Amino acid sequence: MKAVIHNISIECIQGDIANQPNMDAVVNAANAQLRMGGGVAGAIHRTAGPGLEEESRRQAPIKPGQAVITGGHRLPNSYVIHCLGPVYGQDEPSDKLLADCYRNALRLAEEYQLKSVAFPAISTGVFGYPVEAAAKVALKSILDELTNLSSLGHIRFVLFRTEDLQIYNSVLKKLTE
Ligand code: AR6
Repeated sequence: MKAVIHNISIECIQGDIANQPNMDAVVNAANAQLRMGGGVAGAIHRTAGPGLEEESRRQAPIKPGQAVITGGHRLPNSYVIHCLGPVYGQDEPSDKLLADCYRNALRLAEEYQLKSVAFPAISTGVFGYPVEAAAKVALKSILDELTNLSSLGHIRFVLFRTEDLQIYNSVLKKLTE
C-alpha cells in the first residue's frame, strides 16, 4: 500500500532491506556495537562488505533510540542509517525509544538532504517487539514528522514476512484515512 501525504509518499512492501536500489539510504536494525549480527544487520553487513563494520564501529556504542549514519559501501545505497531499537520489555519506555529511532533516522536523512529512505521493522525480530504495536509506533512517528521534512519525498517500509506486510498496510490505512 502507498499513501501520499504532504507530497511525501509512504509505502509498505515485502522484500529484503539489503536489496533496495534507488533508495538513498537504508536503515539498519543495529546492535549497540554496530557489528554485523543477524537479521537485518546481518543482511546489510553481508551485502555492504567489511568496510561498513570498519566505519560504523568507530561511532559505537549507541544507545536505544539513537541513530548514526555511515556510507553504504557495497550496498546499492549511498548511506546506511543505523538505529538501535529497544529490547521489548527491557528498554523502557519501549514505545518512546522506538519512536525516537524513527524520528532520529528521519532527522539524519534530512541533515544529509536525502530524497528517499527505506526502513525495516526495527525491534520486531530478536528484540521481541510485537509487530502490530511496533507498526503503530513506527508509522505514527513518521506521520508526525512529515511537516518537518523538506528534502525527503519517499519513505518505504520493507517487511520480510507476508503477515508483517499485511499488518503494516492495515495500520497505514487506518492512520491515513
Ligand atoms: N530485510 C527486511 N527485514 C528483515 C530482514 C531483511 N533482510 N531480515 C529480517 N528482517 P531483527 P531487531 C525482519 O532481528 O529486532 C540483530 O542480530 C525481521 O523479520 O533484524 O531490531 C542485531 O545485531 C523482523 O521483523 O532486528 C541486533 O542485536 C525485523 O526485520 C538485533 O538483532 C527486525 O528483526 C536487533 O533486533
